[in-house]
Amino acid sequence: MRYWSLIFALAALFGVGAFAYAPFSADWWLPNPADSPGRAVSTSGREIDALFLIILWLTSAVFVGTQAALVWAQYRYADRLDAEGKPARPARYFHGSQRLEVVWTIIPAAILVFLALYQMETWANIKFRSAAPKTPPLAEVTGRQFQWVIKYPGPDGKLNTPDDLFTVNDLHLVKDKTALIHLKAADVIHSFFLPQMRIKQDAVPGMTIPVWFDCDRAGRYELACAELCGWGHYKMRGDVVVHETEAEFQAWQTAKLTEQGRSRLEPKGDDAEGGKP
Ligand SMILES: [Cu+2]
Repeated sequence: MRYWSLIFALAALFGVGAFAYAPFSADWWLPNPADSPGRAVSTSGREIDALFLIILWLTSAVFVGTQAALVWAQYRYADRLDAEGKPARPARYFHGSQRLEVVWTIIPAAILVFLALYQMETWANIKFRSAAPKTPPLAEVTGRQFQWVIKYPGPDGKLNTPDDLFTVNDLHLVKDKTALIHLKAADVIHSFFLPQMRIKQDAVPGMTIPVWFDCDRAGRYELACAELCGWGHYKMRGDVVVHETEAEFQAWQTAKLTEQGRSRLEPKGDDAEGGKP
């Protein structure tokens, strides 16, 4: 009995400790790159983190409040004995308090309504199709068992033309430039997950879903599948490479095209294929 209560106490202490530590060390529970401590690398990421913190503070207040009320009630209504060893007061029964019920229903409802309204703009900016950037897509990303197939428009800037560039699990973009992805699924539902940019979007067979995000720090990040999609789900990990400049990105693309032997499809004039003058 005593050991069990000790274990329960430790679990409670751990919970309280984690709760007290979390807001002051966000990198402990949010995936930020090592060279960007305490700060997400994308605009939407920072907005989402701010929402996370508001919810954390709100739940903190409720957590502390209810625990304090619990301790107070235990102390106040403890089973005390009088001098003769009999209960100091008889137990009292009552059928609840309607006023109390109303109060503790209205307060959480008001908090939920506040959160729902407060997060709406962030959600709209990240998810509403009307907010999608009116730019050509960076790439079409197709989830399939078990990889991310990525199709870039290539030098002509248009998808589904002969100069498209294909990669697998390798997404490249440019710093500070909003990247628009056309997300598809070839077989089952996958989920396009960029933890450092706080982007997560299901890829659904039969649909083309726009996903957009930016990144203000060049580097290599993670792309993962966040929907259990079969035995090889764990293999759906990719790299997201954020280039410092557009020129750097173009250089990578040209090198890839050459590597894949597609450069001959670039228009070179009359003598490109036939060798005639
Ligand atoms: Cu998957």
